[in-house]
Amino acid sequence: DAPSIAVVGVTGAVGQEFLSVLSDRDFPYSSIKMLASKRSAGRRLTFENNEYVVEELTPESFDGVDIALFSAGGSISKKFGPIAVERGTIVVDNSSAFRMDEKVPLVIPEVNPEAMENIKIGTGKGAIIANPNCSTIICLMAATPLHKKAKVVRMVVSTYQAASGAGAAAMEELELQTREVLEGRPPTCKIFNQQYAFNIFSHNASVLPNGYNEEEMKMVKETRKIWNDKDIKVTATCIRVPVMRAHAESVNLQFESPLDEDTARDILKNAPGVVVIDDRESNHFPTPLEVSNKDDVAVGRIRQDLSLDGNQGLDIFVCGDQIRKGAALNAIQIAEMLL
Ligand code: 11C
Repeated sequence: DAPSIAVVGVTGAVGQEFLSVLSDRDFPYSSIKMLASKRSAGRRLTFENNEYVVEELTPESFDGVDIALFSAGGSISKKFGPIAVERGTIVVDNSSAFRMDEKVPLVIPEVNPEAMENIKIGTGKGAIIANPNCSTIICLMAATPLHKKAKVVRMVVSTYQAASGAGAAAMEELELQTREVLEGRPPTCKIFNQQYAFNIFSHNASVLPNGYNEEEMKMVKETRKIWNDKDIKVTATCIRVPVMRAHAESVNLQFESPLDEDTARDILKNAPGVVVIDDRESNHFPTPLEVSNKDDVAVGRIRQDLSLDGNQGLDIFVCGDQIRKGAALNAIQIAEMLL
């Protein structure tokens, strides 16, 4: 039988994308509940030609729900995730609340599907499966096929992250500020505490005592967990750029075994969910605009790292739609694996 599903945080940017991905992929369901905070309850929305009323999220919301897709922020996940599990629901959680919990699998379906093999639908037993951070997903979609071939020992990442990573309100702020600046008016800064349009700045996540921000530490810790390798050396610098909805990342990889760029390009061409855009002649490489609203992560600038001898390193440039593969699509692929 098709599962009953619930979307928690349905009015947000990722919540809305959950609906379009469910529809695009013909995800089977017997019923679907649209859940959000009290503020959004009562709103009407149309999905696959049916009209739904957004319901306020309560513990009872999960009665009879097989799969719940959560994207309503960490505190909602912390509060309602365990409640849903108690009621037998399998939660696919897009927040950071449970990612580093040892009992919770952290899954990119193309990378580590085995991590969730013990979780089964229809047993009446609830569970939480965590969706990694978008920057981690986009990076590992490209780095993992190369890691499987030559074993990455060190990875250095610099990100160029879009507005969507900070939610729908940040996307609106970017649009509004762009108009304001072009019209010579002072930019309205509500989501970010500094001008975003025509500017770049260090990621808005809190800066920790070690000087890294939380976004950077997510890349470090989540990579170790997903690759099941506590020794993998990862360092990251995460930056917000005035782009609407797709993240870009420069990734430097150092390998245990040599890997030449032609082999790497072939591996990436055959990797599921990855497309190679690597045209040196026309200087055409991945861009956030080209991957926006697309499922695949694009990789280009594939070249040998000149600073390392013996083909021991590669530089690549990766772009992926933050709301899609970075969030909603990955979560729904996880849900598909449960079916
Ligand atoms: C961004 N990655 O682009 C983010 C925010 O842990 O899911 C999402 C935070 C998370 O800003």
